[in-house]
Amino acid sequence: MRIGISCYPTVGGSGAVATELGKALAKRGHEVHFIVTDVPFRLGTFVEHVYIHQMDTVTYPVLRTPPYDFSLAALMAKVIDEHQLDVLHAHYALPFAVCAHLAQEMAHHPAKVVTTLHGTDVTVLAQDTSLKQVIKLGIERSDAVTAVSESLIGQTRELFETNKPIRCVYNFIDPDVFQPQCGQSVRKSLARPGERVLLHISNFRPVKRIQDVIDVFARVQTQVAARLVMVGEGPEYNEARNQVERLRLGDKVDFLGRQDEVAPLVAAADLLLLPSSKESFGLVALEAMACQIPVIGTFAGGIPEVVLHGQTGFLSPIGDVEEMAAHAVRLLTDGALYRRFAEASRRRAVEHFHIADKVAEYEQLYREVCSQ
Ligand code: GMT
Repeated sequence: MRIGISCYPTVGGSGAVATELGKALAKRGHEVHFIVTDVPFRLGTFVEHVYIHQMDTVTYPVLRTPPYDFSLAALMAKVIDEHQLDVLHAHYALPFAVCAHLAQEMAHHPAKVVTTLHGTDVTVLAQDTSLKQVIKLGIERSDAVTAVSESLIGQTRELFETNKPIRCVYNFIDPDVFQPQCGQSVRKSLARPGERVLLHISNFRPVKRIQDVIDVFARVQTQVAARLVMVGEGPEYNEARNQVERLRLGDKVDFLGRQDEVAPLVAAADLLLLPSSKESFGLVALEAMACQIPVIGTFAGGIPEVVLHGQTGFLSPIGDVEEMAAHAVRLLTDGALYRRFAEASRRRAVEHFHIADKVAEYEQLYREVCSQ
């Protein structure tokens, strides 16, 4: 098949999933066209059958803001026609599904639009009533819609009052990339012997509750020799650094900033902290589980569909830092429990979220929409 993919190219789960999906489809012989503002961060080196179409933004003194979305829609239409795309896969309703719909109207060749909802469009942007109608249009005009968790499907139905069929296709990992051994060399530079490593990776948005990450760690380190490794950057970054200073934890917390290749860091940790207030899936939790790293998180959104409470991690109500810290200490001080959780984590990741299975699910969906 000839498949177009549009996604946010920057660091983030949706970009990672879209890019890994595209690479995997190309390896299975499909022709994959990324239609993007920048080269996706996970693309890496040359992959046969993958083509990049990068958008030029029009700027002109009369235009106070560049007409980004129209340029993207025009590029999508051009690629649909020039490469006779069968499917255009939009990762996020806003702006990609809406642009794809415009592109369908402009193009001569009849490509189908598949939209994957990743969360922020539904759980955050749709709270703005002016955007809500646009997002709803993007969803309802798609030829097929998927969401990354059952929880997100439920929220979408409720919020948009739509009966549009939405299929759950969970996010996935490549278990050969996210595997326990890949962190061995990094571990030495993260912690001294005898110290345990707690890890947080995110874009430091308010929904990630960075303050809770640090509050949990502050409690854990009073009972277990431990370090906190913070990966990523975003709006809460400076406040996080201030909080660490205020709590006098500067010598136990490392801020590594943005990192594009996270597998070795994840595998080098002992626990992943994900205390989010909103999380449609929590890709980083799955990546940790694949590396045999249990997760301390919340019951928010789709997290319980990924992390099995009491088997591959412990989940708590949002904001309950006392309970999260107690769970972390319990796992770090009970070797047999930790090993059981670590093994169950890897098993669950490989059995339920294997890249090969999810790519096959998307392929099947593409075939279905093309035969409609
Ligand atoms: O978590 C973020 O803020 C980034 C965002 C993204 O665009 O990558 O993540 C969303 O999509 C990921 C991939 O499907 C999910 O794993 C994240 O849970 C989801 N984030 C939220 O729902 C807040």
